[in-house]
Amino acid sequence: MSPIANVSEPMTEAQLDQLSIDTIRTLSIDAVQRAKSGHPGTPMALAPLVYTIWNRMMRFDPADPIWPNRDRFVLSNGHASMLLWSMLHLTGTCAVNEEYERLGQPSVSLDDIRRFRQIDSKAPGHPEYHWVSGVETTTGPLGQGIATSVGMAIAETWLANRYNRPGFAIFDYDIYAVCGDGCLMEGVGSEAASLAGHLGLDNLCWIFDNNHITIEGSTSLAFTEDVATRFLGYGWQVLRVGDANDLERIQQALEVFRKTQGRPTLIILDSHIGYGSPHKQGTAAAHGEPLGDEEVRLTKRSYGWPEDAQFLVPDGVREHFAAGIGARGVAARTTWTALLASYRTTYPELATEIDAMQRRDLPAGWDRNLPVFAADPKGVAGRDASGKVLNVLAQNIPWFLGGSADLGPSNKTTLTYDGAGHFQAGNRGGKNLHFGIREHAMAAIVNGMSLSKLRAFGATFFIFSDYARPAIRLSALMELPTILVFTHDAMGDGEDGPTHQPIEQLASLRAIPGLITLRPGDANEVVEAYRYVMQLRHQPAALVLSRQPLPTLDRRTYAPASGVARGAYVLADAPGGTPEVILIASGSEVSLAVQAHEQLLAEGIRSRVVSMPSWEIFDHQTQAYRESVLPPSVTARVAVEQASTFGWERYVGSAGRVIGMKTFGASAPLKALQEKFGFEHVRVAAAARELLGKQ
Ligand SMILES: Cc1ncc(C[n+]2csc(CCOP(=O)(O)OP(=O)(O)O)c2C)c(N)n1
Ligand SMILES: [Mg+2]
Repeated sequence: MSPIANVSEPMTEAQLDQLSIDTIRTLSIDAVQRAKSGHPGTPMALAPLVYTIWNRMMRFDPADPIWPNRDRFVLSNGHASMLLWSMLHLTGTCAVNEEYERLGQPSVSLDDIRRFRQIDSKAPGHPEYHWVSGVETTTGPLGQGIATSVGMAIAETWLANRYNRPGFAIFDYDIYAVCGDGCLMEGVGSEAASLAGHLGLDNLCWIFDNNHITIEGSTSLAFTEDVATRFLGYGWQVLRVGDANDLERIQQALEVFRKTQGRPTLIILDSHIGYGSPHKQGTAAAHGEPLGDEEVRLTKRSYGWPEDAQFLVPDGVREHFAAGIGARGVAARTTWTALLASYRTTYPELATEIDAMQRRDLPAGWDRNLPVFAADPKGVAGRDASGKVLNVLAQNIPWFLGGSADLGPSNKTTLTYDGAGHFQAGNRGGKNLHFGIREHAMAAIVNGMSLSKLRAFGATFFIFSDYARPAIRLSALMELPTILVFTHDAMGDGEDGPTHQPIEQLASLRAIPGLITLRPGDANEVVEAYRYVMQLRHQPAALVLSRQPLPTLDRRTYAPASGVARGAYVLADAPGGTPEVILIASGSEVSLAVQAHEQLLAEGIRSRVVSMPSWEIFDHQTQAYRESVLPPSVTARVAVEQASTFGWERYVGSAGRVIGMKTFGASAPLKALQEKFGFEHVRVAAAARELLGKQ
């Protein structure tokens, strides 16, 4: 029972705890009711948990929500977003802008909460990084938050290993992630948990809201596994708290987590969804719809809350948070800031690295020694060129690291220089990550590392980008500069057949807003692609690289590969720069287009070759530049790409031709496939002639 009615005497600590918890609950109830949509039940149940984590445990300074050594809080069951909006509001968490400046104004105002789920409100339907300060990662697609939290935990151990020195614990933060049945049912959660157990990430605590309810009803319908045993099998510590309202037990479990070394912790918390609602508690009805006016009143009555008060924050609540997380957070941050200042005098280079990383700057000389590839008709595979570049970048940029989902030797992503090392429980400084065959978790973990300001990459075969796509989509939504290295970009692994031959993957990734896809045409374009990608601060990039050697073009004859930075460029032109036909290609088809072009020139046909490694980059160039590359007057255009033809109409227009894939591939040697599907320079030249009526 909330002590709100009894205002005559000073409240006890326990009463203030309860008052604060019921404030979180009622704000959540009221916001959902006013929005006529949302999820009240889980905030009602988990208010005591989240209250305990924030007000008693977390080292988080509401005045500076991007202080690097803060504890991280991830709400993986993102539908319970009102928990987060309530906490950010009640703790007075401040907003930060894109330039990382602290603005001093609230991150989430009471008015935002009144406008929950409405346009421009800082209290949207689900937690959105980049939109609301204090949100550590975007959640809503179940499982993503917990998987991302593993990347945050990996990052913390890596940072601690590199930067901490005796007497200087610059990085020693913890990661708390709250999740529900859905997160633990999703495969990505399992993949990530398995890796976290293997890596012994003892800075990571997941709290499982064991309420036995999902949307369709009881978990007895579809989720009856023994979660505790599963996590014990992963190598986690498993704790149980049998009552979600028992703050002391919750705190005890969190303290056990803090003391535990060598393994992550799962706290299984038994709760009742919709706690306090006389008719909806413990039912799926409390999950995803407003309680209804009458039930709201009854619920408030059960809390001892004024039945008709709305969006009420009683006196004493904000002060209680200020005395808890506020005071603890500012003290921790101030101590840390002083520690960093003295660290800076002893270890100036390391301190400079930490600063640069926070702003997503690159260190001076980050691109020195990048390879330059000499003209060579036999050429170099995209993946091999990439491997060379990665090894240079990783040596130039201390906090650049990554790995593959068990395809390092094929992706050529292994960092092989002396001292690169392999990230493991016993080697937190390793720069080669081994994600295992867990593409989805890999991409989520790369997000978590990027959220921790490391520059991280993940790699696999391009076809398996599908397995990682939900997390790649979130990289783009969060505006994170993650890097995905996808090799075996098309039919280059011929004999493996259609299961391994990407068709629609390029179109699918190109459709993700904000994601930069790059399919370089030769080794020097690979170098330039990385040069472009490394300078991105707020956009993820997917590099799509060939398995097989591609001729290294002679850049004395053809335009320099630096044109990659404009997305598409005129590689070879008609005499006088007045083409009658334009051949557009990416990746392995660039050399086909060049061959066709030479043939057409010999026949007196004025063709131009446009290398187009990236639609997205090209689309962001000025209209003048775009029209200089693709003059509107030249409507005879042939695009050639070993992938779905989907979308190429926009560049070839209604009068153009696309040589691409309309079916799946086949199992055969590459040459046979090229012949079968029309990827031959004679076919490209023939299409050009046909368009010009010159057969
Ligand atoms: C990947 C994904 N699939 C489906 C959904 C839709 N969805 C949102 S909440 C939910 C049920 C979640 O159950 P649980 O995690 O137990 O949450 P609780 O209702 O207990 O809060 C579902 C299916 C989603 N958000 N993400
Ligand atoms: Mg549930």
